[in-house]
Amino acid sequence: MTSTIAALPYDYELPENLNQLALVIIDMQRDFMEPGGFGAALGNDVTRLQAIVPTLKNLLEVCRTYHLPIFHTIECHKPDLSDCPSAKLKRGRGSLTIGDEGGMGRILVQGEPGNGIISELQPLPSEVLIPKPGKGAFYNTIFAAELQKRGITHLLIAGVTTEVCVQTTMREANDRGYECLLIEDCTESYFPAFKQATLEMVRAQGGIVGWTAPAIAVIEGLAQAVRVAV
Ligand code: C5J
Repeated sequence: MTSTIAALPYDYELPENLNQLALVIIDMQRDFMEPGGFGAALGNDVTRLQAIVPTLKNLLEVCRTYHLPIFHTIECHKPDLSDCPSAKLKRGRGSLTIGDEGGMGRILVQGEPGNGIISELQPLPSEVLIPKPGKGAFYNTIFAAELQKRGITHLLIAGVTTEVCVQTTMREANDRGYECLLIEDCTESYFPAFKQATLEMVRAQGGIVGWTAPAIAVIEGLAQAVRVAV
């Protein structure tokens, strides 16, 4: 029997083998979540993003209980910025730009304090960390190989920011054949209207990019799938 998650635009079918389903948490790093990082340097109210942390932490713990594969991405660059596309360096310029010294070390540079994942969502050693130089998790990373190695076909996607790195990753994954569900209350944007537009556009036209559902529906669907499996 197939288990489903109550989602939009219609129910999301879970794979029979839950090992084929991964949770992907995008860029829950201090650079975007706390004052002194890249998000704040661009003039954004970073406190808006804090609202999703308890819900995402709970979902992460549920996924750990079911031993789902878990991936965490961080947007970052080498200290010499040699992996930073020139257009990215030129644009996205606020009071500080990529590589500048900010309140949490150098902006978006791997290994700096601001580049670390927030304390509530620290990855376990068994989980996969994907450093990524672009907005999407597939560009110039080990993500595709790590998914293929594990036979993953379905992705539950969470993190920040909804219309930038989250949406780019979901579109990249959709083009590669993954069945993607964006978790509505586990993603956030500095711009409420952009989040809403993203949710609507990914599930429009019969789920042209994928599905959306709240965390509670994901948790209920997973519980049903686990009951069916025993
Ligand atoms: C941005 C991201 N917004 N993680 N990065 O520049 O969405």
